[in-house]
Amino acid sequence: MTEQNGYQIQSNGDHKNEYLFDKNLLQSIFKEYSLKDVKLQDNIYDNKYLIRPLIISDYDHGFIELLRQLTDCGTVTYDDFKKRFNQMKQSPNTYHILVIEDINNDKQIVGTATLVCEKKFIRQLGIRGRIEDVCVHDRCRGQQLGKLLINLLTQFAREKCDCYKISLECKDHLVTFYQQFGYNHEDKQNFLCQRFKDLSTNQHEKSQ
Ligand code: 16G
Repeated sequence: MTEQNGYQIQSNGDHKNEYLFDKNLLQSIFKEYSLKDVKLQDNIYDNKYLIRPLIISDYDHGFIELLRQLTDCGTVTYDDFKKRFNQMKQSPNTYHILVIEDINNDKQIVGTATLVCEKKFIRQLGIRGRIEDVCVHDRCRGQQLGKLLINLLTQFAREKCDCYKISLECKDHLVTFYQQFGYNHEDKQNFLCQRFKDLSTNQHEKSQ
C-alpha cells in the first residue's frame, strides 16, 4: 500500500486481474438479491454469468466492443484503457463499474453498468449517485441481465455508498424499463444538456 495525494493506493493498478473496486463490498448485496432471485448464487447468475467489478484484462474480452452497442467509443488502445482504469481506481469510492462475464464463452463481457458517486457539500456532505453506461450484449438480451445490473447497483448505492439520491438519463423508450426500479421523473425538474463534441464527424458541435 502506498500513499499518493493523501489517498491510500492499494497498488499501482498494473495487475490485469485487479478489481476496479473492492469486490467484497458486493457480497452482502449479492446475498440479499439471491433471496429474491434464485438464479443468482453468490456472484454467478443462471450458472452462466459471473458478476464482478471491471478488471484490466476485460479489455481483451470485448468490454469496449460492448460499449459500442451503447454509443460511439472512438479509438481506445489497451494503454488508453489501462490509463483510464488507473485514474478511476485512484478516485476511491467513486467509480463502480460492474461487468457480466459469459463464463462459457471465452469470458466475453456481455453486460455492464456503472455507478458514479459524486461527493457534495450540500445535503450534509451528501453523496449523489448516477447510473451510467448500462449495456447488455444484443445476443444476451431477454435474460434479465439489465434488470440484475440495475437492481444490484441501486441497492449498492443505497446501502454501501450512502447516496442520498440516484439518477440516470435514458432514451424515451427506456423510461418504463427504468421506472420498474423506482426511477421517476421529478416534478418540475428537467434534464438539460449541451454537447461539445460529435465523435462521428470528429468535429466540435456548433453551439447555438
Ligand atoms: C445513455 C446512458 C448514459 C450514456 C449515454 C451515452 C444509461 C442509463 N444511460 O443515456 O449513461 O453515457 O447513453 O450517450 O445507461 P452519448 O454518447 O450520446 O452521451
